[in-house]
Amino acid sequence: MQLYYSPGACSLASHIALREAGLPFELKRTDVKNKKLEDGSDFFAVNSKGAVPALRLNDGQVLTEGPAILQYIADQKPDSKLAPQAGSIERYRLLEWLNFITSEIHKTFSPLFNPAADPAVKEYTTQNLHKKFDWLNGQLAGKAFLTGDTFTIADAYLFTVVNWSNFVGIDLSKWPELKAFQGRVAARAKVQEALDAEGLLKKAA
Ligand SMILES: N[C@@H](CCC(=O)N[C@@H](CS)C(=O)NCC(=O)O)C(=O)O
Repeated sequence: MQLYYSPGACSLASHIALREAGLPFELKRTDVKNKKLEDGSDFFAVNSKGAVPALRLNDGQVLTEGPAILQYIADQKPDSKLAPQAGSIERYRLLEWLNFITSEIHKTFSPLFNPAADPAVKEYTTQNLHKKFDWLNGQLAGKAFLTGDTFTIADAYLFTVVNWSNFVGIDLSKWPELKAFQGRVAARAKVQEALDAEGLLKKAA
């Protein structure tokens, strides 16, 4: 498999999942701004949406959309417990988390990375994220990971997007449970490997 990624982007979650699952894969660094791969070829030829992550499967197909990729990876290695069995109520709880992270956290960050965004939009966005983090902080109280004691793909995804707080001036000290969660995930050996491979170790939470 080949993972098309950009350092520190949402593709980091898929990268972490691949390492946690112990699957063989190759990293393909992608310039998402200019839509080019390192050899100068056109990234739109890989993903016509122009976004990472994209995962080229062993049969040559390309799978896109982080939550779909994450589940594909987890389902290749059920023993890794990165996702509960499909069809179980626990799996739907995981989907609940993946959907929350993708729609309420991931995309909410976008204006903070846009230099052209109006300061009022950035302020609204920051306050909105604060509210989501207030709720997340309560959800994480007394739990090691989002669904309990077991690390799942939802944790890889939440860690990845909350880590962006470090780059947009949001101080996580206000949310001690969330901050401790970030530290717990960052300390995992496979997460360290992924951060290192993306050149992010010094910038990580
Ligand atoms: N809906 C997609 C969104 C992916 C996404 O937003 N990727 C960002 C990086 S975090 C990206 O590649 N942005 C460049 C672009 O869309 O032009 C998913 O969940 O995978």
